[in-house]
Amino acid sequence: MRAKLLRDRAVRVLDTNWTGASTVPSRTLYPHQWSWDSAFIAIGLRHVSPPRAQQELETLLSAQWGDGRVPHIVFNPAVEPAAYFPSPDFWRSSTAGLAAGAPSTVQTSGIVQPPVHALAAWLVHRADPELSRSRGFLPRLFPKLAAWHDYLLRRRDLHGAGLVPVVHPWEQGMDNSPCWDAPLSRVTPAPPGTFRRADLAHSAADDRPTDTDYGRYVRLAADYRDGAYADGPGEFAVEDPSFNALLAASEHALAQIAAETGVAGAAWHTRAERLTAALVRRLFDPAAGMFFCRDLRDGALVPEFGVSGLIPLILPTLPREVAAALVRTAHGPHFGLGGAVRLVPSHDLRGAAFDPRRYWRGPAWFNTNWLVERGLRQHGEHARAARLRAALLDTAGATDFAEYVDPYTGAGYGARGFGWTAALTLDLLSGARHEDAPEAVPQPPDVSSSASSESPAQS
Ligand code: 9WN
Repeated sequence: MRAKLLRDRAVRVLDTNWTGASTVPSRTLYPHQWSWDSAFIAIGLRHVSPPRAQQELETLLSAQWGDGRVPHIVFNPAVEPAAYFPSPDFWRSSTAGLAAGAPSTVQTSGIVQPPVHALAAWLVHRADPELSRSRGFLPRLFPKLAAWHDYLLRRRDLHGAGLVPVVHPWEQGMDNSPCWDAPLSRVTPAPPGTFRRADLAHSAADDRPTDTDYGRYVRLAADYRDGAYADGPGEFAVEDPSFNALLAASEHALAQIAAETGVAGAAWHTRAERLTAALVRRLFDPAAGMFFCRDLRDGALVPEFGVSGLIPLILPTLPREVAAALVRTAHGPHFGLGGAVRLVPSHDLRGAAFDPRRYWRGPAWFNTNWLVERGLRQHGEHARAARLRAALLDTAGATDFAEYVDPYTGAGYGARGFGWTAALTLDLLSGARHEDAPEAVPQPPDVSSSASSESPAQS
C-alpha cells in the first residue's frame, strides 16, 4: 500500500512537470528540457507511459546539432527568458552555433551533458518492445545516438587518450563539485555586473554556487560561444570518470540497439571496452581505490573523492579487483555507505570542502545513488543494493521528491517535485526493472587498450 501511494505521488510529479512533449526537471528552478534529466526521466516514465518515455527522448534528440552534439538545454519558447539564466539570448545557438549545425527551429544551449541517452533508449524499448517496434522507435533513434557518440569520441578526444573531456563543469552535471575547484581557479570570472543569476530567486544562496564560481561558468560558456562552439584546446578540459563511464555504458546499450535494428553491434561493445580500459588506465588510482578526474591543462589527477569516481561501478566488465575496491571505498570513511549516512554523498565526508547542503559539495542526489545501486547489483552486491534502494525510496517520499538531500539526516534541499527523483523512484519501485538487470556483455575479441575513435558504422 505504501509503495502504491509513493508510486501515485511520483506519477503526479511527472504529470505536473510534463509540458506536452517533454518533462521539466522543476517547474520553478529549471523550466526547460535538460539533457541528462530527460534520460533519467524516460527511464522512470517507461513504467507509467512508454509512449511518453519515447517522446521524451525524441523531443530531446530533435534538437541535436548537425555535428552530432546533443545540447544540455532545449529551451521552451513559451517560458519567459528571465525565468532561467543563461537564457537563449546568452547562448545564441541559431547564430553562434550555425557552423556547428545548431537547429534553426529551436533555441538550445551549446554545451552537452552526460550521454545517458542510449542506455535510456534501450531501457525504454525493453519496457514495451511491441510498441517500440510498431513506432520504429529504435530505428529512428539509432543514427542520432550513433552520431552523438561519434561527436564525443571524435571531436572531443583532442588528445587521443581514449577518453572524452568535458569543457565546462555544467557538462559533467555535478556543476559545483570540489573536483572542479583547481581546474576552474585558472578561469577569470565574468564581472558580477555583466550577468544576472535567476537561481537565487528560487534557492537559498548558501545552497548554491558562489557568485565567483558563477562568473567562471559564464566566462567559459561565453568564450566557447564566441568561438562558434568549435572544439579545440580551451581553458578548461577535464576527463571525468562518471561522464566516461556513462558513455561506455551507453556504447554497450548502442550495441544492443544496433542488433535490434538489424546491424551487427560488436563494434560498439569493442568501443565500450576501450573506454573501460582507458578509464582504468588513466583515472583509477589503485592506492586510493578510487577513480579521480584528470585535469588536461596540467595532466595531473585531481585527488578529490567525488561521487563521480564511484560511477564506473556500472560497467559490466570492470576488472574484478577494481570493482571490489570501489565497493570498499563507497562503504568506507569517504562515503560512509552502510554506516554514517543514508545515501551516498556527492563529495568526500572527510574532505575540507564537504558541506552537507551546498550544491554538489556534499548532499546526496538521487541519480548518482541510482547509478551506485545499479553498479552494486551489476557486481553481485545484492544485499547492499537492496539497503540503498530502501533508503532511496524512504528519502524520496519523505522529502516530496527533493532535488538533493543532506546525506546524514535525509533533510531535503533545492527544488521539490524534482523530475528525476520522481522518475527514478518509479524505476526502483518497479518489479519489471529486474528484467533489465545489468548483464555481463560478451567480451569482445580485441580489448586492447589502444584508443580509437573510429566509428563502428565505418569500420
Ligand atoms: C545547469 C537540471 C540541472 C541538472 C544538473 C544540475 C543543475 C543547472 C543549474 O540542474 O544544473 O545545467 O542551473 O545549476 O547541476 O545536473 O541537469 O536539473
